[in-house]
Amino acid sequence: MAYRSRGRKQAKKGVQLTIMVVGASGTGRTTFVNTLVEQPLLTHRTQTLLRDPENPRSEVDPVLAQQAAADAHIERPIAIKPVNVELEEDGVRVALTVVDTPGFGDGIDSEQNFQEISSYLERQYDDILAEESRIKRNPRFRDNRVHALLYFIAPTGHALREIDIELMRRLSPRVNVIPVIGKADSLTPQELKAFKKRIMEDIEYYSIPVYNFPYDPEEDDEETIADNRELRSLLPFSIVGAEEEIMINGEAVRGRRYPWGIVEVDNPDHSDFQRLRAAILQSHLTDLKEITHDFLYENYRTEKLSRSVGGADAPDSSILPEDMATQSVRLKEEQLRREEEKLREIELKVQREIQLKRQELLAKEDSLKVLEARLAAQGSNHYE
Ligand SMILES: Nc1nc2c(ncn2[C@@H]2O[C@H](COP(=O)(O)OP(=O)(O)O)[C@@H](O)[C@H]2O)c(=O)[nH]1
Ligand SMILES: [Mg+2]
Repeated sequence: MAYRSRGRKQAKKGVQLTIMVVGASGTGRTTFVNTLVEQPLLTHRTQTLLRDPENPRSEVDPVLAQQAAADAHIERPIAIKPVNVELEEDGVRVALTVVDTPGFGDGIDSEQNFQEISSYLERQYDDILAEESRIKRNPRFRDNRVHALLYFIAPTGHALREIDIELMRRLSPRVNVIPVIGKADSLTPQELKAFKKRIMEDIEYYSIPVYNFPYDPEEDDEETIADNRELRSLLPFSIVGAEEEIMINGEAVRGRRYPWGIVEVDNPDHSDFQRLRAAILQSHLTDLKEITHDFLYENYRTEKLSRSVGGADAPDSSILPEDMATQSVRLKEEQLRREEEKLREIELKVQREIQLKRQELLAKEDSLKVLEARLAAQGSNHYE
């Protein structure tokens, strides 16, 4: 695969990747992360509330449980905090950072959530921007930019909610948004298929530029094109997470047990978990990072700079969902066009001023002529 061309160099040094998980409470974000990294990296909210925080595997503490019940109505403070974990993927060391975000409720205070998340994303860009403009680089500087945001859609089976559309729409210009359906086993395969279709129609209708495994039919090789096309066809990925293993015929598999059978996490017929995992952590890791740096960050930087130079007329931050690779070219063209426009405006203004001055001169000339004529008339009167 084209994306693995840098494999050898990566193997020696290792690579870093940051992902963020966003979605409504209870859509399975925490479970997904722990399934992804194959260890209990994040604790569930109920775990931290009901158990000794130092020992998440301890028994539920009745005093803490009572306290949690009494506090349930209190709005919990929003805390976005990154957690690091080391993985090895295909012989490559991956230093993965996971940024969990507080789940939002029923859209009561979603604006605060948007703000919180988008300012987190922008803050990471600002840090790089500041670092890039230093004369002497800080050797301990950490690049915390988020390379992919997994947006968890609740398995309602209906359509996207307004809050889903709004959030993906607003965050897409800042980060690679990958839509996923959490707890996909809540729907039947037929329901899931119809739900996926409806979601993609909405995403298209609202022109939300989600990460769609971009490829160039002219430039990319056939295998890359086929891979990307297949991954794109899976959007939004259906996710099943499970932190426990189940024995099937003496073999331990990760899955969820139901009266009618077992849903296996790693079975591609049951969920898209494995394919999403391989895409993020292996095949598309480099692509996600490149788009973040070359396009999303570059876009932010240009906006920020033109905002500080040009004042009010900052460029629109919404992006059309076309091929990402052509976007930075478009951006430069747009910038050139704007500069040309400014020059043209100055030219017109100067021309207008010249015109005005000329008219003033002509008017003065006219009045001089009148004066002359009058003087001449007076003179002739005088000497007549
Ligand atoms: N059916 C099903 N339930 C899940 C899945 N993932 C998590 N859950 C359950 O859904 C509840 C909320 O999960 P959690 O990961 O804490 O959600 P979060 O609030 O988004 O972090 C828990 O009871 C999980 O056991 C899944 O893939 N399928
Ligand atoms: Mg959680």
